[in-house]
Amino acid sequence: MVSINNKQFSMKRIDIKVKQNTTQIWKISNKDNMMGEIHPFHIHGVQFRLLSVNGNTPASNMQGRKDTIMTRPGNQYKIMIKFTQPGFFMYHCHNLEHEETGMMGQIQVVP
Ligand SMILES: [Cu+2]
Repeated sequence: MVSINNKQFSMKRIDIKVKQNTTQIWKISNKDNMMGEIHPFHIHGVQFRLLSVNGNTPASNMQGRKDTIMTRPGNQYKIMIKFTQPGFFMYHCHNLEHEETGMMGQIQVVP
């Protein structure tokens, strides 16, 4: 069973609430050590920067704006995001089987 922060997706739950135009630093860890799967982590409505991979500066081809990063098992990624539009946005694994079985969450950006 796949999840994000040990939760399966629910339309009735806001997982993360952020204030519009604040800069967010998120840590994203792929803890899938059992299946050893890569999870392409995607956020709707924004582009973000990858700050580090396991505490190290990312390769130059990974330093541009992203809307998805490939997360490898055992790795931790630090990203910087700024939500400039208010509303509701999704984040999810872009592996179709995973997103359809609950590897997804909702963000509310409040003015
Ligand atoms: Cu996945």
